[in-house]
Amino acid sequence: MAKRYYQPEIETMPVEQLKALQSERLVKQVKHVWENVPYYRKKMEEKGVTPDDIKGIEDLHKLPFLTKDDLREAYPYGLLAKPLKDCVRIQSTSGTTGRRVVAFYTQHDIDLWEDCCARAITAAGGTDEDVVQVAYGYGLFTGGAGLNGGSHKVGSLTIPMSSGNTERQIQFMVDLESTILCCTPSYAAYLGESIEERGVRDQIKLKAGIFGAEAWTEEMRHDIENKLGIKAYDIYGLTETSGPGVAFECEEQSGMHINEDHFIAEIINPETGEVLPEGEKGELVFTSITKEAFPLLRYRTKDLCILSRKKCSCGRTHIKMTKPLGRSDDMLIIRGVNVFPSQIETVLLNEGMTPNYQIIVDRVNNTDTFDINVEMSQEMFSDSLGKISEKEKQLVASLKAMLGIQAKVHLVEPKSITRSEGKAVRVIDKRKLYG
Ligand code: DLL
Repeated sequence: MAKRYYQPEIETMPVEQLKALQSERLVKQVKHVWENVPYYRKKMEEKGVTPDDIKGIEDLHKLPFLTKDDLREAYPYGLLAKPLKDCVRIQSTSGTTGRRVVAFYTQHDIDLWEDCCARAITAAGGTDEDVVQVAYGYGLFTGGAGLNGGSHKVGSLTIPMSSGNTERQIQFMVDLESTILCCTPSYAAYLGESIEERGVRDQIKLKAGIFGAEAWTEEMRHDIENKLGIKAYDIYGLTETSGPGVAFECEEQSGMHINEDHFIAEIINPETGEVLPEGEKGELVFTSITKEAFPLLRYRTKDLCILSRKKCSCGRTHIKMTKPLGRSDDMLIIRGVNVFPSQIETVLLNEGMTPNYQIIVDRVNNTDTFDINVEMSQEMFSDSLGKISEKEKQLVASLKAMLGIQAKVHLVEPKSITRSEGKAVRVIDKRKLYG
């Protein structure tokens, strides 16, 4: 009989009991942070809060928020709550200092993280009889490592493919009869198309996919499901909170259960910081109540969504979040990589370009396109064509070094980018991500 990694004692725990568990863990976690993270302790002191004020989840709102700016200020070790000798790994987002998030893990943190990912694989129907092809990037990105570890816990045969090399992905998928695919939804759609083109659809044994790390619509879900003949499940997470597995979809495929024994979720008004009631749209805030090395309290994700504790037919009692419905900052996710327009601006200015540029993102054949139009100065415009194309190449390389992905750079004539009277329109995102 196939073995499942289902943990009903936790995943279907009565809500009152779950809240009591959260309260107990929160109180302990606040003490841990207070004693070990001077940066956050100072923030608490500035707000006039001490650990004695936090008696349970009802007091959570008294704690100060943490933001990406705090991460930047405290980079790299300022939010670490364990001595380095107890930490065994980091994971990170792309980007250079300042925008890069570096998260730390003890072995215990990794165990719990993998546990969350194992729950996600199980909710998608995974057992020890499955062959799980992990096509998220490995290395610093959390996707590969998280799902890899989760798949081991489930006892599935794990194929650590990493992303890219489509030919080889399909070959392994056919030869090893992969049953579960884990990757970004755009890559899943691309794989679906490539499989169709090669006429090998009838040799594919996939039954499910676990897709996340970027926004995707219901239309995209149906497209992937049809192309690959699978059920496509959403998975959510961010580097700051370990990585994937903070929340995942069950067979109902309507919202993602948040692993509430590890994370307390709140929805706030992004303008005022006021906590909003369940059912209202706002910014998602997480408090990690079990992490040892990098325990962020009230971390503002900038993802906009809605929480709901409506009874789920799968029996899980953990609260559900909708797919992110947008962001409250200007971060773009292009081919799974987090990109801030300010990073692009920094590169352009460092390279002696004008600050007149426009970023154009689209999705063609389920792959993100990423173009940047940059105005030349009059002087550069008078240069030879050879020099201009040389400059374009140089910009592409510098941007790749900063962002980790390739953009197409087009040097355009002086004054050809429309000037705005208010805020400059830096980004034209033609993808319909949140529809
Ligand atoms: O993307 C972790 C992850 C890996 C999640 C694999 C799922 C699967 P970061 O690179 O730090 O971490 O990016 C985090 O990605 O704040 C969201 O804006 C976005 N995001 C993550 N999952 C989803 C999703 C990983 N399912 C940022 N739907 C988050 C929409 C998502 N957006």
